[in-house]
Amino acid sequence: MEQKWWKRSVVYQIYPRSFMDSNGDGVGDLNGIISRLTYIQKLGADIIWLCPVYRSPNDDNGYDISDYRDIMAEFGAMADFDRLLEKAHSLGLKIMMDLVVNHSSDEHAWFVESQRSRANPYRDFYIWRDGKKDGPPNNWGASFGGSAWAQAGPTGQYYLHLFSPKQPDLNWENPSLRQAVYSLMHFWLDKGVDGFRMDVINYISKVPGLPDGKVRDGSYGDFGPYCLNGPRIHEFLKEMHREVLGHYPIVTVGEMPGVSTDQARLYTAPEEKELDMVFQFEHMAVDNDENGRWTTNRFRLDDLRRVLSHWQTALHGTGWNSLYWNNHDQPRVVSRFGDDSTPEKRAASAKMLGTLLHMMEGTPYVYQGEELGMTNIAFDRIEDYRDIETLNVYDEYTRQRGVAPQDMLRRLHCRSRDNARTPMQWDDTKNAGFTTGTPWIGVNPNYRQINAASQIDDENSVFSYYRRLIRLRKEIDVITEGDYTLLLPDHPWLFAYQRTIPDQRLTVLCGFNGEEADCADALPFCKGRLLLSNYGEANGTIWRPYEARVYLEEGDAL
Ligand code: ISL
Ligand code: CA
Repeated sequence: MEQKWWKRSVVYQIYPRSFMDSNGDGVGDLNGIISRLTYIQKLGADIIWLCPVYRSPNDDNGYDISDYRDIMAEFGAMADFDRLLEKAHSLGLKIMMDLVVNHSSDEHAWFVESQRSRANPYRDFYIWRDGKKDGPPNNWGASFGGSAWAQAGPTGQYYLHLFSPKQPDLNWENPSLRQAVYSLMHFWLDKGVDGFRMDVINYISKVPGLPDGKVRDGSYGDFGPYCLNGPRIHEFLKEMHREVLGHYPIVTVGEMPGVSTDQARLYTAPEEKELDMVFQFEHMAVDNDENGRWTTNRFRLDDLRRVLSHWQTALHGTGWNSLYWNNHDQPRVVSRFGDDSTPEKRAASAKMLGTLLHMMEGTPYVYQGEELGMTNIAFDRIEDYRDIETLNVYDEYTRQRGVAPQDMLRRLHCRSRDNARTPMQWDDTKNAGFTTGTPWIGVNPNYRQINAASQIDDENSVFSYYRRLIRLRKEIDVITEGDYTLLLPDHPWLFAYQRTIPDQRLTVLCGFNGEEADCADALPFCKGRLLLSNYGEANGTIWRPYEARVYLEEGDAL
């Protein structure tokens, strides 16, 4: 079987607002991205995932789109986009667009029309229902707080919004809406973009009747069972493939909260003709506790190892997964699963985490700044945060749940989405070289120590190590499709596994231990050529803080 190109690719994710500002207004933009394309090329990634750049009122930083065929004014114009695409292609970089079609902005012309009257031709582009007595049609709570229903227009009816009230859900039951979406997808693909990352795409089919959800805490019900992986999801994706995706040599990624490995196989098995890979979240929940995400709780290695290993074995040979530690919704991995307490531990643990992920099966993603070991931000005032989810949850927890403001700020320091959204740290000049103006969100003060300029030519830097990780995927076959065996499954701090094809065996040994220790357990596995390590030469069974080693055995002897 011919191997798909995106199985050997590495994705670099750009959050345009925070990547590079070219005109001093404090907001990253397309010309800024163009000026940094050679940096991504140097790193060796080959696909850029561009977070939304379409016209948007920015209630949720572009995940609320008011015109799918235009560019956000702050980011530039369509001519800038065309130049970005052309320049990227000339450097051998592909561009994957973010497709946000579970919902639009309430300022989209479709919604402006839709809310006018029940008879409006766009009425059924959205999900309108009569309220019950004096309240909304059902008890669902929205992801960003409050009810999932709001009223608009003169009819008295409610519309569904699983995210903010400015993000009304599109009605995929309506064939005209589906055709309108396919049409805008053609628009971008005909321009020559190389694929789509599809935002919460497993939310688009809702259970008819929209039944009340189970109430966990507080007053709202859980929409999950009625909206995630709903009854017509596979039908819709197959139709999308037939009408659009199958006609282009592209890559498609389904962002899918709450997807099981069985479902992921159905979404990504090539013979199903739906999507190329899933982007799932199970490993992003290992540090949750009984209160969910808003906690300072640390993860347990056992949980991380179990979840990652399960996805490795369950999809092998049948489906395809995205490998990531970070995105624009997640805290920084070095602060979360690594150790940012000293410069040495930060660099070592960033490299160790990179090793663990990049040697697995799947398509790896690097989120801007991860390749530098960028860390979480600790703003000490809620006013410094910008993210709608963060601001809403702070409000809810401090006002309704009785959590003290200082306590809540500590939780945000661990988990807020803004941890990923502080400006990219390019150099040690003012504002980390991101902008000559006032940045839209504060720069992490550690930019003087952590920045690209100081790392690019330093062969011991996190950046240089990520370059090596990315290059290995291009060079060593077993990394792409070797099968996966977990080693030492109960080890207290070593996460070890092997990947195997008939004539290559790769052994990956990653220490989640901040102290030096003797690790005799690893001895039987330290065999073959030491391909990569974050400490240079190995020192027998002595494991230095956050040491990672990758060994390769080759040939008929296996
Ligand atoms: O942010 C989260 C915490 O992990 C998720 O619950 C997130 O809301 C979910 O993964 C969906 O995310 C996507 O759709 C949202 C948008 O706010 C996110 O930025 C986007 O990645 C609504 O479009
Ligand atoms: Ca700008």
